[in-house]
Amino acid sequence: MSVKPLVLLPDPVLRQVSEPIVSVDEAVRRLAADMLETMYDAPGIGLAAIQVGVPLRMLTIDLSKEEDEEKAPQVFLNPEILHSGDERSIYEEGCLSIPDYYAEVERPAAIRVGYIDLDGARREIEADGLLATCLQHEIDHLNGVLFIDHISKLKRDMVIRKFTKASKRTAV
Ligand code: K1U
Ligand code: ZN
Repeated sequence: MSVKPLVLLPDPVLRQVSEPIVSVDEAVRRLAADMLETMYDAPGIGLAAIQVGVPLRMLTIDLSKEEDEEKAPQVFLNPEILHSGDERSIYEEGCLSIPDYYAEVERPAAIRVGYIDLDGARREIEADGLLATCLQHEIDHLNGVLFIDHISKLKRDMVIRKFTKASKRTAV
């Protein structure tokens, strides 16, 4: 297991649409372990494979709160939103690929998600609260969508400009 470097805005890799996972093999299980380690190291509550540069439809989530609380890792392969409720909720989101920037995003408050687990079994879950927000944020990553795409163009352009300048400074 290893901590992988995170892909940061404005890297165009973040805009790629990730490919479905066709078989749950050792390489997929190794990637899941690396993603969990990277997510815990960051620290974050979620991570999509594309954020470590791998264009596969895999995401990890752990919403356990305290450091001393037992870890509750969840791995979702080929997740799909099967149903979104009508009620909406607003959450202040962050993104490990856009460090230290937070903004309120409105999304469906409750969703049903179908996915494959690490044993290759097809599963479905009903999610609300932070799990629903986090799943939607991560599934967006699999489609090349970032949470800043849900805010005003003015704010989005400002963030992109700031991170583009920072990337040019570190490239020298
Ligand atoms: O996908 C990502 O970039 C991870 C992101 C997930 C997320 C956060 C908030 C709303 C929706 C999705 C993060 O984990 S940002 C870091 C973060 O939220 C956090 C970090 C440490 C403790 C608690 C939260
Ligand atoms: Zn993110």
